[in-house]
Amino acid sequence: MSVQSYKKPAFAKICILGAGAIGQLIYHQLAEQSQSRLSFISRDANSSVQPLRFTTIDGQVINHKAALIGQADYQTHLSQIDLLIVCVKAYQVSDALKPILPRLSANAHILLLHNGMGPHLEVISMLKGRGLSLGTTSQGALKLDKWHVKQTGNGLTQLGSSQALTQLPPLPVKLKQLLLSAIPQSDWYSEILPLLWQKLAVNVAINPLTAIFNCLNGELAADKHKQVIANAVSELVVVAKHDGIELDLDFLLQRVYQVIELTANNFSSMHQDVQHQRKTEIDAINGFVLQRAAVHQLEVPVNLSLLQQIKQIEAKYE
Ligand code: KPL
Repeated sequence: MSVQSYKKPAFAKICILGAGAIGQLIYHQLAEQSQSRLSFISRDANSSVQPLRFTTIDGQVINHKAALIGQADYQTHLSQIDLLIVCVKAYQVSDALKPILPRLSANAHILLLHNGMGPHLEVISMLKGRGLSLGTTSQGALKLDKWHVKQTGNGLTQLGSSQALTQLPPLPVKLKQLLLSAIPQSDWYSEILPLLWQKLAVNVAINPLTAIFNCLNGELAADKHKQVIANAVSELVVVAKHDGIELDLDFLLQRVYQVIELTANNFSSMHQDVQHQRKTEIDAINGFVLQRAAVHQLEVPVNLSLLQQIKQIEAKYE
C-alpha cells in the first residue's frame, strides 16, 4: 500500500462529562472496545493523564489511562468531539453543560444518562440544533476510590431518541453501534420516553422509601409498604397518560417488585445519598411527577408526601 493511499482509521471522539461511578464504568466499557478516542472533561485548569482502575463483577482488575481535558484545552478539544456522554446527577446537568455546549461543533451529539427525568426539557433549548439522545442504566457501580470503580451489578441499559425530539439530528449509526457493542445488555429505542417513565416508576417507589425507612431495597417487599408503592406508581401512570405516555399499572408494579427482589441486598442510590448527607435526586424522581402533574393540573399526594419527607431529611443534614 502506498503511503498516499494509507488512511488512518477514523476513531470516534467520545468525551464523558461526570467521572462518577457510572461515568467511569461507561468509560471502561468503551475503552475495552478501543474503537474510540476517549476523554473526561475536567474542571481543572490544565489537562492531564489519569490512571484508572476498574474491578469487574468477577473481581478482575483492569487498568486504563484517561485523558482529562482541562479548561485551558476546552476550546481545541471540545470542538472535535463527536459524542458527549453526560453522566452527572440530574440536578447538575444544565449547569454542567452551560460552559461546554457552546464549544461543541454543530455536529456533536449529546447523550444524557442519569437517574430520574426532567433535564432534557431544559437542555433542548440550549442545543442550537445539535442532536440529543437519552438513556438510563440499571448497571450497578461503586466508587472504591476517586479513580477506582467496581461493577456491582449487571443490568439493562436503555438508550434512544424521542418523537418529541425528532427535529434534532439522530445519533450517527456508527456511534450507536459503538455504544451498543461496548455496553453489555444495551438496547436502542426509537421512542425512549416510555422506557424512561418505566424506570422512573421503579425509582419513585424504591428510592424515597429506602431512604426514609433506612432500609435495603429488599425490605420494601413487606406488606406495610404495599399501599404507598401502589399509590405512588398509580399516580405516575395518570400523569404519564396526560403527557401522552401509556403505561400499564400492573406491569409497572410487577417491575417494581422484581427490582426489589433482584436488588434485595442493595442500598438504593437515594439511601446512599442520604447516608452520606449528599443532595438527593428527589427533584428528578418524585419531583418530576409533581412537575408534570402541575402542568396538567393533577394532584399527586403520595409523590408529594414522599418528596416532602426527603426534603425534611435533607434539611437536617449538618
Ligand atoms: O435505580 C436504582 C437506584 O438505586 O437509584 C434502583 C433500581 C432502585 C436500584 O437500587
